[in-house]
Amino acid sequence: MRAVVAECKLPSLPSRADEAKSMAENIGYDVVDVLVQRRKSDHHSYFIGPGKVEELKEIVDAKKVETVIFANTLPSSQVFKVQQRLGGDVRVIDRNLLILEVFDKRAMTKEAKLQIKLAKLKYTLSWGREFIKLRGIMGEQVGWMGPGDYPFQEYYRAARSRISRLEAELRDLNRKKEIARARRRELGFPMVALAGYTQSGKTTLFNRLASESKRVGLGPFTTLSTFARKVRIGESLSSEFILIDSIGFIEDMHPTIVKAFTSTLGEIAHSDVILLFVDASEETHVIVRQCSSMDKILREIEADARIIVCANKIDLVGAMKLEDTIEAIRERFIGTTIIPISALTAGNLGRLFEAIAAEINDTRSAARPKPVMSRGSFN
Ligand SMILES: Nc1nc2c(ncn2[C@@H]2O[C@H](COP(=O)(O)OP(=O)(O)OP(=O)(O)O)[C@@H](O)[C@H]2O)c(=O)[nH]1
Ligand SMILES: [Mg+2]
Repeated sequence: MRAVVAECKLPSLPSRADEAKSMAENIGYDVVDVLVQRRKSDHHSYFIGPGKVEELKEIVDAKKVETVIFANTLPSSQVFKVQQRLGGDVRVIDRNLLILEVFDKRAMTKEAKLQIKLAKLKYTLSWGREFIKLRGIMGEQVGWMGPGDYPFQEYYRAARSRISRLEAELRDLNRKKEIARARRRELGFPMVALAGYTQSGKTTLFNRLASESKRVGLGPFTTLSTFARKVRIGESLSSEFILIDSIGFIEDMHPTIVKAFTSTLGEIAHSDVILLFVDASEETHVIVRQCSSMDKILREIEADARIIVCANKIDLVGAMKLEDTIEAIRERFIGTTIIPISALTAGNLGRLFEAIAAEINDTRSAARPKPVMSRGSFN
């Protein structure tokens, strides 16, 4: 499917055009152009300026583009106006709907599929009346009679009842997971969860420790469902634990999407230890942003686990860059153990195992209650 990525680059936000392009290409879009406009604030009608919309229309017409992907989060009214301006059958989606399309492509389990449906419905519900006039954007009909000819209330009621049904189904699945989680706790195994930005190498470590062959490296959100395996990293009792792999983070994840994944993220929040992955080969200013974003998400899900930050992919970086990386992480995660590793080449895993065993011993020791995480300030 031919697509154009458009972005209104605002001074307060980093550009997301490259990220959107790579996500789109990853799920099969042929991105024929990228259009970025720098503005002090977004245009009230089209988000980008009217002149830029004309430019966009020319590209869309000339290159027979079917989908316009905004790298920003757009209010429904602006999506609607851009769509009207472009005319024809051109679909207009924003960054959050693109993320949900990626999720859709990757979802393997029933739970992930339900979570995505729920997120889509909730996100598009808030887009209101204009939004549902756009054809094909939801990927599925929600029970209204067709564009132009529906009572909005009817759509709204159908969508709300669908949301309630999905929530009930998810609660049911979550109860079953709770039972499994409680059983694992009864057996006395500590829980160690992998968390961190998408594509930072979590599943690569999971596969290595659990002798598994889960999918890695397919692009953003390769893993969407939670997997838990019992692993042993040494001889002592404290070297046995349940390792949990789960969904990765992305900057500025929309609250509705985070909320839909509450139960999946709960696996991270309720673990004893979190191995927080950072891709050490990313540019340092990106690492700074990612650390801030991960810190925010961990707070949102009220994670109270101990944290070990894994600066992964050290096989790709020199000593000086690694120092910069560690410094950037330390600024955000003050007082937290940071271990440089390579999940791919098994570099420095011995030190990581020691740190995990130490944290597990600590949490298990009745004499030393679990301290509150000591981290940098929240913004
Ligand atoms: N060079 C290098 N590449 C790595 C390392 N660890 C992981 N990778 C690569 O990074 C890519 C992403 O790895 P994944 O394990 O899928 O990352 P993830 O964090 O599970 O990603 P999501 O499931 O999207 O959250 C893959 O191509 C891996 O081969 C490492 O230590 N060094
Ligand atoms: Mg993964």
